[in-house]
Amino acid sequence: NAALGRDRSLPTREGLKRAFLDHLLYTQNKSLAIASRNDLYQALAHTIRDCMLRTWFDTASSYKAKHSRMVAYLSAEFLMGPYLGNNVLNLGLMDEVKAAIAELGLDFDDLANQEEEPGLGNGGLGRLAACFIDSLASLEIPAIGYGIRYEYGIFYQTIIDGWQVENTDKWLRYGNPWEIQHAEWSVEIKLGGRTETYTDDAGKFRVRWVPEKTVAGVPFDSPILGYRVNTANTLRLWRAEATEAFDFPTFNRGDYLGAVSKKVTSENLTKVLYPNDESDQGKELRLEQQYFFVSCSLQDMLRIQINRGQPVTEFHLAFAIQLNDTHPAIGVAELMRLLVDEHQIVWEQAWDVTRQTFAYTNHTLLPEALERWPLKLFERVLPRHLEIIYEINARFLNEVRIRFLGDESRLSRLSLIDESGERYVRMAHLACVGSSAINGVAELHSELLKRDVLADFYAMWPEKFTNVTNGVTPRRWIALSNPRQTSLVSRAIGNDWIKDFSRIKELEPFADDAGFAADWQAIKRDNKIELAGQLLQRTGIRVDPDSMFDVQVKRIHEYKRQHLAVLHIVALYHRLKSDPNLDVVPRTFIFGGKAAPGYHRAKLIIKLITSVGDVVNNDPAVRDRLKVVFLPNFSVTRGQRIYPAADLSEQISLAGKEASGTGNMKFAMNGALTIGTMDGANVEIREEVGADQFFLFGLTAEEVYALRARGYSPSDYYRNNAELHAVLDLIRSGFFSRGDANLFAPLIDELMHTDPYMLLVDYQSYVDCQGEVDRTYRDTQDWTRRSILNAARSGKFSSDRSIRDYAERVWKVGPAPVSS
Ligand code: 26Q
Repeated sequence: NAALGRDRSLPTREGLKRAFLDHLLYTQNKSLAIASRNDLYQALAHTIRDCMLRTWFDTASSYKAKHSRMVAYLSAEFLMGPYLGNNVLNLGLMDEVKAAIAELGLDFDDLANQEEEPGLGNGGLGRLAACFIDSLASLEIPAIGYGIRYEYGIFYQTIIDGWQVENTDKWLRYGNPWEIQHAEWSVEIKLGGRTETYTDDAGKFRVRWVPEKTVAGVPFDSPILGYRVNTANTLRLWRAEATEAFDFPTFNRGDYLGAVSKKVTSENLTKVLYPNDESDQGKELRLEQQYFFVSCSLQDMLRIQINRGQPVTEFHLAFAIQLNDTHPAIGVAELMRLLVDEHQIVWEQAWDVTRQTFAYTNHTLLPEALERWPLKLFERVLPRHLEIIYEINARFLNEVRIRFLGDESRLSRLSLIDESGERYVRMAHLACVGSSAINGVAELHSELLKRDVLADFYAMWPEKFTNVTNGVTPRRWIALSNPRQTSLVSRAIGNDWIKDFSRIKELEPFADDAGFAADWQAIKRDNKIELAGQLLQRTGIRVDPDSMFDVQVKRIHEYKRQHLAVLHIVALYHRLKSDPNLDVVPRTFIFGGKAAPGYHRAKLIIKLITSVGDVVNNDPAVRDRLKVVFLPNFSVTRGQRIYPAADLSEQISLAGKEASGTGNMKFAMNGALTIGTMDGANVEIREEVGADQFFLFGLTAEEVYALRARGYSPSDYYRNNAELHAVLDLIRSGFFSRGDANLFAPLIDELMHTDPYMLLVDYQSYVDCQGEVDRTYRDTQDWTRRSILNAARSGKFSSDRSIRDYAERVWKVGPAPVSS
């Protein structure tokens, strides 16, 4: 019935108001007079959801009818950010909705701010999945995102006495209007137990998995609407529940409560997102989570395939599965198990199907971050998968043996099992062997992967390797979060750039247009005033919107070197103390980011930032020329306010450590200039915006390797650089810690003795470069020109471009528009 639901899909302003008041009464059962802000938000969310359901339904029907090849993006994390604003934007209803809400005497932004963002990810990797899922829908590519519906997302960060304190993220507290539960598509997941062999009716030798326990996986679907198109893809997140017969033996003994407690245990599986904490590696529940969502998703895809009347041997023609890092890499073994054990496909054919289905994206060069599971633990949780991995490994190593005669050390380097000490399953190796394509996330990263971490796999299969540079969605990161810049740009070049971001380059000529530049500058100032308000409200620190906003927001990690920025701040402070009348460019240093709860060094870096801030912000000698602010609980929501207000973007990781970075792209699009190293996507950003528009410092990755090989002695730098010497001494002395000389000793001593991330090497180059930043900033017109050029030349960094790259080179899929 084509007419069905039309009135709710494309409402008029009057229709929106009526639908809103209807939901207020019939969904929340409140009147305008007594509704809480949350009631009003819920009513609006339901109103907007209704606008999307027809498109969502049509999209699913169209994919089913056309048998479209579908991308399945498997990710343990989807850091979606708030839905309401993005959905209104993609519907093309922003002006109408704002007006309708205003006519009811309410404020749209005020209601949108009520939404608790689903923080179902740690940082870059989870947010990348969210940008990709937006681009897939906007490019009208058939796709489904599969992940985990964590009941508690990434912890909520507060700062108490300068230290990070973690609180649970109860994002589902008031319900989630953006999801629909589909109990009818629940699946059963096995865990633990043992395997046994048997002979089937045809006399064939087979293996059966006898699990210790089973849990149910229940899908919760959210529509992912593309920008101004008739496509709404699905994000399907799985929740663990007790199976129907959760514990019959206990139940039958009359122990009802005992049986129910087992139910509670099953539901622990999807209770909480793990922070990316090295000390948490090897945790049993984390492995169970990974297996759980991957098995749910593969069973779901097989159900769809069988429903369409297609043979499971043609699974790879129906689905292209992308592994977002190794977190879902167990899927390689699970698809083999499903095909061989449950669908009786012969091994060789099953293996062909599997390899043609999967592709793997690597996100890290840090060896300590490569996922591996202790063999004993793996065997306890997934006994059948270990057998399958042994079989894959035996066949693979045979192939290696034939290719590289007599090269025993290569065999042990390539093996899926690490046997150098305690035995481990190497998940990156499983992903490489089971995939037809392997990619890094920026040019430099992909090169280093081939040379270093995955060199032996590159020698085996060079044709599998490719690069796909990351990107971010210009819808959320410009159109939604920076409406002032958006309307200025659209007035200048029209609004096609939102859909086709390569067209942002049409803005380039306006860099020399004095009127445009003045508007651009005024907008940046307005955005800074707005952020200043937030900073005051959340930290009590008052900052000057006319000072330079120098921003570093990202997870706190030693390799990202937030403490290098602190050394610079302390150097400036030290200079001001020696010469109070020094002519400095006023700066506001803004930091934000979470430290993994068990990563003590990272937590100490937060304490260092806040401690330096306490002294600098309150020292009358500084006369408010320097301010240091740590904004608590950095998140997608906070980012949307921060990127548009930044003048300077800090991307200062040690070269060769940051795979790509994506915050760097959000800053550039919003007109911030970057100070950065030759790391990750910084290299490509500099190439695009031009060397004059990018403040470069520090060693290159090559130089880092060479220096490490020669032997690096940080104490030389300490001894030979008077200012650095003074800065380190000042922190070490307890000056910023009320005389406590022990507090920051672990940090400073490490810098002086081992300095694994070479802060002292890059220190002078960084401080000099910051001097260059100051000189440029003093010439406001010149700065503004460079700011406009940064935005105008950021076209490459749209996730639409990344997704087109994947679609062409990895997935071999194209758009399948849904007719309206
Ligand atoms: C692993 C095992 C146990 C528990 C947690 C984890 C875990 C979880 C999340 C390990 C790593 C992550 C996240 C990694 C991440 O965000 N990497 C970033 O990915 C971005 C997108 O490609 C890049 O831009 C960043 O450079 C990279 O650091």
